[in-house]
Amino acid sequence: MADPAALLDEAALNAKAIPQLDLETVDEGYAVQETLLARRWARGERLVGYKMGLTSKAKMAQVGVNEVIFGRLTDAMQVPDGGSVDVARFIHPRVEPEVAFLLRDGDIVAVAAALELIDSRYADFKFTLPDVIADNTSGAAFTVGAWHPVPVGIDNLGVLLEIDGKVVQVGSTAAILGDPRRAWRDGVALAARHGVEMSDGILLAGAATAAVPLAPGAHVRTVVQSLGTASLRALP
Ligand code: 0L1
Ligand code: MG
Repeated sequence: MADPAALLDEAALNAKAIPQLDLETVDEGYAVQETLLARRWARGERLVGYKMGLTSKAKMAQVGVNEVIFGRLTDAMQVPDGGSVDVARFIHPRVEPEVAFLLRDGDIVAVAAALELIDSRYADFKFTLPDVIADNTSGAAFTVGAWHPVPVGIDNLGVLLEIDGKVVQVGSTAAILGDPRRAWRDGVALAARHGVEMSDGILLAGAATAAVPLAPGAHVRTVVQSLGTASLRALP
């Protein structure tokens, strides 16, 4: 088989889906993810943080697994809060509301509402667990709202996802493993098992609702109780 990291990288660069790779193990998935990211570091992208995936029971059931996964965030993936993103760069983008943590020296120092754009490089958004890990856990772009000191309880905050001013999803931060801080703890342990120190930068803890397709021209906003908002616009 051709180099799986090269296939995934080119699929993303050309916005052209590829068939599933059918990698066999989770370890193999993380090894391909590492090689994929190495290609991006070589092009000048910088690591700005991490993301957790499959942190809700609904998403685990969708993929038929019972474990969380992690990926990396690069500077090229970040869209300023209220900024625009060219969705023609993606294959079949979806957007989901998230909670973001700011990590310093292994501690959470701030929290924010966030949006994640996911875009599987596999045809029809269909993949196995090792394949989606290799694909940087479907990460495509993200926006983080204003940082806030961490409130006492963040385990059951209301979350809205709006498209063009209309609420399209309603959820709770409880959907993120019962408490987004659990996603952080599980993520740190998981990353350590794969030789990655998840101690500094942004951490997207996971989605609070299902992801929805993102169409050109759409204005997307999430509102997270006590944490404020994050928004972006998809270019027409
Ligand atoms: O951020 C996520 O939870 C995405 C993980 C990969 C599964 C998917 O693409 O929905
Ligand atoms: Mg996500």
